[in-house]
Amino acid sequence: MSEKGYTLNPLTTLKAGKKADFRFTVTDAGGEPVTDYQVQHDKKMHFIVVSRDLDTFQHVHPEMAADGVWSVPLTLESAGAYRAFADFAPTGGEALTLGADLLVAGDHEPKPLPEETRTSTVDGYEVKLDGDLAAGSTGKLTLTVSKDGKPVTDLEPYLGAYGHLVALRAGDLAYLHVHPDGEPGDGKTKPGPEIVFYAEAPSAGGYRLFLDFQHEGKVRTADFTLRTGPATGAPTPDAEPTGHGEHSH
Ligand SMILES: [Cu+2]
Repeated sequence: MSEKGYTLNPLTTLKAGKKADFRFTVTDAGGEPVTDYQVQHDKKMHFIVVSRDLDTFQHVHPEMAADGVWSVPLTLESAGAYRAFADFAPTGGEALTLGADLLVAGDHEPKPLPEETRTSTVDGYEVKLDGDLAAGSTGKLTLTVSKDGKPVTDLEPYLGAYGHLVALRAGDLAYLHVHPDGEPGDGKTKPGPEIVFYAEAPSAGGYRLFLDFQHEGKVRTADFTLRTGPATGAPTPDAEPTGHGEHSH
């Protein structure tokens, strides 16, 4: 909720299933709302809301009023606990992600973490995840998008990239920073079907991954579950791929 003197302050309590303007501020060490932000991926504020059981995910872009109050229309469909993440960089400072719990009153049945899932289907698109998250080292993740069995080769740039990946650790919702490999217009990054990311897992465990991608004018989200093995602290003896990334069709 607080880091480097900056604090995320939710100002709105939401009711289950009711759309409302969710408002919040980021305050500085002096308690004043921050009003100057750097643009990252086309936006000054990236706001992510997940249910505590990592079943639901929303990535939205609030608008800021002159007094530093951010607001965004938000609906949390069911009662329960949620975590909000504000991903931003204050002008003159480094990028930060602050998190806060949002509680929605009512009965709630938490879902268990899904089994490892490497294929996600959304709106007729199939997205396949190859590669692994590794504890303590950077792993390459390749997401391949297809529609009706055909590779999608005309993904559209969304916020300066062909895909945005958010990874969260089950158990405490640690937020992983994931960096795309290349960007639209750099002369080498193709608009699909593959989107490549590099990510490091802070520990062994279960992770949920959410990929936002845009095609035919609409942004969709594909979701995955990965489990990482324990950190070995040493390279594995055989340098050959162990088959983690291979899948039969
Ligand atoms: Cu964003």
